[in-house]
Parts: sequence; C-alpha cells; structure tokens
Amino acid sequence: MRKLAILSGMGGLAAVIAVTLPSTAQDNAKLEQLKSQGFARVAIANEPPYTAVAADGKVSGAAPDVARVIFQRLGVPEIVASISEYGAMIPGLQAGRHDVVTAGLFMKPERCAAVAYSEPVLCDAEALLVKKGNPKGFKSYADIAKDTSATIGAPGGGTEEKLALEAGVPRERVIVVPDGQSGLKMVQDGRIDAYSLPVLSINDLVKKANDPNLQVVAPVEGAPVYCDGAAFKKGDEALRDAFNVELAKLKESGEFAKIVEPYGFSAAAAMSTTMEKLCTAK
Ligand code: 6CS
Repeated sequence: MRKLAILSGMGGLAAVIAVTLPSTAQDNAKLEQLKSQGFARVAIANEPPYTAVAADGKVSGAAPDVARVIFQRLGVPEIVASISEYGAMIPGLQAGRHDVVTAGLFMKPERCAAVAYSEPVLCDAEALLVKKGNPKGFKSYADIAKDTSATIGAPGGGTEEKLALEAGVPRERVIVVPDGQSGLKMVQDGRIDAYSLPVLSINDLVKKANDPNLQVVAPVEGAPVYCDGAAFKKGDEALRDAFNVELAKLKESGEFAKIVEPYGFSAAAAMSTTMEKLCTAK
C-alpha cells in the first residue's frame, strides 16, 4: 500500500493528511525497471522441452514460452536468455545476473528458502537413460548405489544429482554432466552406466538420437514428481505476485495448456498443486 501525504491549508494552518492508496505500479519498482529496460533477463539450461536455444539464438521451450507471454502482458516486451548450469541459477539470480529463472528449476524446500517461486508451471517425473536391455537392471537411484561398480551422470547442482547422492551413491560415482548431449554420448560410449534427467528431457534426447541401443527407465522408482515455477530473487515478491496474477489468467483461459501441452507437459498437473504445497513437501 502506498502512503500519500496531502498538504492542505485551512486558515493558513497547513495540515498533513496521510492517506493509504491501493498498491500502484510504484510499489512494483522492479516491474517498472523491467518495463523501461524493455526485457527481462531469464536464466535457462537449454534442456528441451523445458528450455531450448536454436542455432540462430531463438529461445523456446515451455518455460520461456510461458514467461514471454506473461511478461508481455505485464508490459515487458522481450525476454533475454542466458544459459546456466542448474547449480548456478540461484546464485546468479541472487547476484543480480538474472531477473528470473525460467528453466524447470524444480521447487524443493531448500530452493524455496532461497528464492521467491511463482505458482507451478511444469511438472515431470525422473528418468534414467541406460543401454538397451538395462543390463544392470536399474529401477531406482538405490539400485545404482547398491552396485559398487555403477556410475550415474547428472546435471551439476541438479535434482538428479541430489537424489543419487541421497540414495547412497558415493560422490565419486555421481558424474557431473554439463548438458544432455554429453550425457547421451557418455552412456553410448559406456563411460557412465546411466544418465538421469526428467522424463520429458530424456525422451527428447532419445528421440533425436535415434539410437536403438538405448533404453529409458521411467519413472525412476522412489523419486517424486516435481514441478517448477518461475524463480524470483527474494525481495522481488511484488514482481512474482504480478507474474502469478497473469499466470492464473493463462491457466483459467486455457492459454496455459495451449502453450505447455504441445511440449508434452500436463497443464492439469501444474494446476493440481500449489507452490505452498511443493515448498513444504517432505
Ligand atoms: O530442477 C532441477 O534441478 C532439474 N530440472 C530440470 C528441468 N532438469 C534437470 C535439473 O536437475
């Protein structure tokens, strides 16, 4: 709410009357800054179908596409993306290198403590990419932990890395892999026994690889279904709230489903839960 002081003279006696006005754009200084800047700087990972950068630099993927529409409705015409490792996204946001993370950064309590998440956008289970026939019979991260010779690749600072470590896979057997193409190649070359990303990301890699010697294990047993939200810097809650208002309108109108479902995501899944629930999940 904004206070406005009104000076009024009655019989020469000046009086200050403070009135409380409804929230105005002035309360959303960050949004005003982005509007005058003309773009919002978004962090992405370039992991289709969540996020993608074409050879000509065009940014797409379900998360940036939702964010682009919302920012346009808020009066910010463009988004400008920079590629970041998942583990660097929150530090980059906090350091002011990004205005928002729109990358499929799954909501988990420790991340919710560090950023201001929007309501849910993209939900997915986890998957393992293995050699055809799944020779080591992996169904879960625990299975990989039990096999003392097994190695798993995962994004640095990503959810799959954390799940593998929490399941008991020793640090030296969890290999940080910079991107999906590298993970695919490392499985194909037998340098890792499994590569883990969310289901839709692994399926996209396999579809493009067109390699009959690969197999997808999905969902990974024991791993939860996660949802992301747009992640804003703590302190930018007014911008997050404005984003949420437009996100709710998109969900209500059916436009949200029209954006995310062609990428394979379920609009209903995102609409069936809340940031509150996901940020307090055990
Ligand atoms: O939020 C994460 O950590 C995970 N999200 C995606 C979309 N891919 C991998 C990453 O580990």
